[in-house]
This record gives sequence, structure tokens and C-alpha cells, in this order.
Amino acid sequence: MRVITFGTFDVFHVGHLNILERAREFGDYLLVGVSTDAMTFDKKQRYPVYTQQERCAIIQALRCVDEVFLEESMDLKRHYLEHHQADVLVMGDDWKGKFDEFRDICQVEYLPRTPSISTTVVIEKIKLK
Ligand code: C2G
Repeated sequence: MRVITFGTFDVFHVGHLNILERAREFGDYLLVGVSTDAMTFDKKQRYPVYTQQERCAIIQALRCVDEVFLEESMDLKRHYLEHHQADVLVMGDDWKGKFDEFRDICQVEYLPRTPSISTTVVIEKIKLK
């Protein structure tokens, strides 16, 4: 089973690791779409701390990840799912319901987020030191 997930994965933290490890358990090949810097800017009006090359290198180095590609636009999801022949799409439950339209081509799973951690929380913690 080919599993796919998407994310920015900026300032990598244990919440990111947890979702990737749990996603991998849905199959035997995990593909990760990493949002480009430009796509992140469009979505959040700020660039990530780490560049897309750095974020891809970190994700690619994880034992649970088999393949990494750049996600250029939210609107290309169906294309990515088809192109990579994904059997299962896994996302955190902050996206609950958002990708149900793809149930016609793959299984869609929303997993509970790891509580109390996010890129913003990490950045704020560092600022306060
Ligand atoms: N996540 C999590 N627990 C946290 C923080 C994040 O499970 N404490 C999950 C999110 O639910 C998501 C993944 O980690 O599934 C990546 O999160 P982000 O880097 O915040 O990515 P996001 O901005 O949600 O981008 O096409 C969709 C986008 O690319 C997703």
C-alpha cells in the first residue's frame, strides 16, 4: 500500500515525526509532499524558517519516509494522488473533512494531532529564552 501525506514541516518537531511514523503504518511506502516556500507564503503570508531544500532534506533522511516531492499548490492534490498512485492519504485532524472529495480515488485518514506542539510554539519558546 502506498501512503501519501502533505505538509510544510517547518522547524521540524515531534508532532511532525509522530504523524509521519503513524502514516507509514498504513502501508509499506510513504510519500511526503513538502510545501514549497512560495506555496507557504501564499497560504500564511510568511516564508518558512527553513527553505524547501532544507525541509525536503530533513524529511528524506527519516527512516519512515521513502520518497519526497515538492507540493507546489493545494489545487494540485488530485494530480499528486493520481501521479504517485496513492492508496491512502493521511493528514492531521486539523484538516478533518477537507480532503473527503478524494475518497473516490483513495482511502482518506485524519489522525489526531500531537497536543501542545507546533512550529509557532517552538519559535515562541526560543524567543523567550
Ligand atoms: N501535525 C500534527 N501535530 C502537530 C503539528 C502538526 O499531527 N502538533 C501534522 C499536521 O496535522 C499535518 C502535518 O503535521 O498533517 C504537517 O503540518 P504542517 O507542517 O503545519 O503542514 P500544513 O501547513 O498543515 O500543510 O497540502 C496541505 C499542506 O501542505 C499542509
